[in-house]
Amino acid sequence: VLCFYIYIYFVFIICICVFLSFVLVSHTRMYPYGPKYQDRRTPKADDGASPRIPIPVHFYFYNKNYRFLYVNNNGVVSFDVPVSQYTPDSFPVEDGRAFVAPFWADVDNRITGEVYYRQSQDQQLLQRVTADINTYFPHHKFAAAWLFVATWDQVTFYGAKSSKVNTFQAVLTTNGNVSFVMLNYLDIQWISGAASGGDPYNGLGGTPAQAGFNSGNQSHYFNVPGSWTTSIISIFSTSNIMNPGRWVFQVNEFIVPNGCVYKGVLICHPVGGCSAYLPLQVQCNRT
Ligand SMILES: [Ca+2]
Repeated sequence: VLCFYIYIYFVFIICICVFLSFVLVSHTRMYPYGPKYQDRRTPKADDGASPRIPIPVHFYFYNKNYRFLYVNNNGVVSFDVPVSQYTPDSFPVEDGRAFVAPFWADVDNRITGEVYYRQSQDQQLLQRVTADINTYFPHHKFAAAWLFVATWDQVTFYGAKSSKVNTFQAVLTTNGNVSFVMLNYLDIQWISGAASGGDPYNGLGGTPAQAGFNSGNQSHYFNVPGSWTTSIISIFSTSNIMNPGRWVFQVNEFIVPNGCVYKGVLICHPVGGCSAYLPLQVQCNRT
């Protein structure tokens, strides 16, 4: 009997450690955000956006140079023009809009949640993003000169009659020539707003969220696997850089790491945690 209780005790301790390590890993996936970091907030408006944000560097996105950004409440960072559309399209979008969509869906920050953003040339942050990019793209010897962090913090959806919220982030960085976009997912609980056919009680169904990027032309775009399907609810467990919950792309021209896109599967054991990560190649859609 004593051995049984000792066994239960150790299993309990291991479970606690696994849980805490998950929480820690999930939170360190996100770049720092919020009022503590002097982030600005977008207005509380269903389909609203930040003011036009001038940036002090050249941000090349598919061979075009941009100097202005918008952070749009509905899960999009756009170039030159805001995006108020609340039901997402699958990429490519045909009207020439260029934008990055960490999670394009009908966010409603009037109900709950904040949309934060800031640009930074803080040395500590630049070192962090430089280290991350050089880990994923070692041949570049990249040195970040600027970064932009947009974070949707515990946002709910239009028409919500539930407490479901999503937290995700887009990080843009450049050295003025080569540019990258990193998408970080902390917690995804809903995928569609009520005006997009979603269920107001659970945020599921209807037209699900779209993730990826759209260059504004018909040949350069990327749909994160699962986009526009119910599978997008699991985006926090997929990756193209073997790091579940993070997707990273070089975007000054069309390049996807390793030439292909992977959907990741985290292998978890009842005791001992989630130690193995198995990449499954699902598509190679380079153009
Ligand atoms: Ca909205």
